[in-house]
Amino acid sequence: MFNFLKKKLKTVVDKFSKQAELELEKEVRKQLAKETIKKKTEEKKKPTAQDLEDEKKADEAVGEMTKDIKVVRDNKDMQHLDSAMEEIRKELKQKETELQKSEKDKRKGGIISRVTTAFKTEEGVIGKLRGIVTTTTISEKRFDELFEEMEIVLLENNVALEVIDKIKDDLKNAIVNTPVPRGKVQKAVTNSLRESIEGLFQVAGIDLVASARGKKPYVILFAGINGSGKTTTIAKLAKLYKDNGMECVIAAADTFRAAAIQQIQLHAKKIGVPVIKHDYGADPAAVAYDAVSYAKAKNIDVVLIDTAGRQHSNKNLIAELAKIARVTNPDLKIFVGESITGNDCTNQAAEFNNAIGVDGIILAKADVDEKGGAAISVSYVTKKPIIYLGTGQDYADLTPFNPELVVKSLGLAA
Ligand SMILES: Nc1nc2c(ncn2[C@@H]2O[C@H](COP(=O)(O)OP(=O)(O)OP(=O)(O)O)[C@@H](O)[C@H]2O)c(=O)[nH]1
Ligand SMILES: [Mg+2]
Repeated sequence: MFNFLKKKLKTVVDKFSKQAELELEKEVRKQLAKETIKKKTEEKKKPTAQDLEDEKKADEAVGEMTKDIKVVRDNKDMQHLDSAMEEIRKELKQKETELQKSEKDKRKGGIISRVTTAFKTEEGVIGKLRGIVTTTTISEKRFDELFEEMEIVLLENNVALEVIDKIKDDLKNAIVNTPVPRGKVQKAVTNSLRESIEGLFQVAGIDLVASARGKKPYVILFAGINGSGKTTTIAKLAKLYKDNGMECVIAAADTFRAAAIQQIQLHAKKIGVPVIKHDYGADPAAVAYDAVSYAKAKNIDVVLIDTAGRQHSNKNLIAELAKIARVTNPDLKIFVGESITGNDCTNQAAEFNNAIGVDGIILAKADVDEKGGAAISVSYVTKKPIIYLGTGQDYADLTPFNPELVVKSLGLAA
C-alpha cells in the first residue's frame, strides 16, 4: 500500500525542499544587500587628510578580521557565525595591544578607536546578520506557488481536499510562519508532513475482540456499496473471533443479490460458524433479528450481519438499512469501503455516516491500492476510526490499522 504515493511524495518533497531552500537563500541575500546599502550610506561623511590616513591603517587592521564576516555573509550557518565572532574578538584584543605598542604619536587613540569602532560596526552587522539568518522565511506567496506541485501529487493519489488543506496549513506554519535554518528545510518539511498525517487520526480506535468480550451477544452491522468487500470481511472477522475463542453467528441479510446467501454459507462452512438465512427476497431486518435471537438463545458471543451492497443515494435501500439497525440495535455499525476507490470511498463513508451513523471503518483491498488516499483521508473526514485494512482474499488478511503504519509506509517515519 502507498507505494505509488510514497514514490511521488519523495520526489515532490525533494523538489519542494530544494526550491524552498533556494527561496530562503534569495530572501536572506536580499535582506543582507539591503543591510549593506544602509550601512554604506550611514558611513559617508567628509574625511580630513588625517582621517583618511587613520582610516587606511584602521582598515588594514580590520581587513583581516572581517574576512570571516564575509564568509558568514556569503552563506554560513550559525555555528560558523559564533566561531567567527569569537575569532574576531580575540584578534581585536591582539591588534589593540600591537597598535598601543607601535603607535606612540597622538593619532594612536584615533587609530585604535577606529579599529574598535570598525569592529563594533561589524559586530553590529553580525548581530543583524544573525537576526537575518535566523528569522528570514520564505514568503507566503512563494510558498503557495511551491506547494502547488505537492497539491497535485496529493490529489492524484486521492487525498481528500480537506486533508490537503490541513497538510498545507501545517506545512505553512512549519516553514513560513516559523524560520527554518538554511540547509534544514527538507527535515522541516518531512517532520511537518509526518506530524500532519499523524494528526489525521485523532479519533480513538476500536478493539473488536476486546469490545465483544464486554457484551453478549455483541452485534455488528456491516454496510457499504456493492462489491466493496463486506462479505469477505465478515468471514475474516468470524475467523478472528473463533481464533480468539469466541462463538459467532452470521446473519445472511443480503437477500437481494443472487448467490449472496450461498457465498456467505460457503465461508461459514469453511470457518465453522452457523448462518441464519431466509429466502431470497425476504426482509433482511427479519433475518438479522432472527440471528440476534439465535445468539441470545445459544449464548453466542458475536452476531455479524451481512447486508446487500447499496448506494447511499438510494433512499429505499438506505431506509431498509436503517430498519435493520432499528430492529437489531447493533453495538457497532461498520462501513466497509473499497480502499482503491479513493475519494469515492471517502465520500461514501461520509454519506453512510450521515444516513445511518457509522462507528468505524474497514478498508478492504488495501493490498491492491498503490495510492492510499482513502486510508489517509477517511478518518479525518468522517471523524471515525479505521479499524482494519483488508489486505488480501485469505481469512488472515486483516491488518489492524494504526497511523504509524501510514507514516512508515510513506517513508516519513522519524
Ligand atoms: N485483494 C483483495 N480482494 C478482496 C478483499 N476483500 C474482498 N476482496 C474481493 O472483492 C470481491 C468482492 O468481495 P465481497 O466480500 O463479495 O464484497 P461485498 O461487499 O460483500 O459485495 P456485495 O455483497 O456484492 O455488495 C471478492 O472477489 C473478494 O474476494 C481484500 O482485502 N483484498
Ligand atoms: Mg456481500
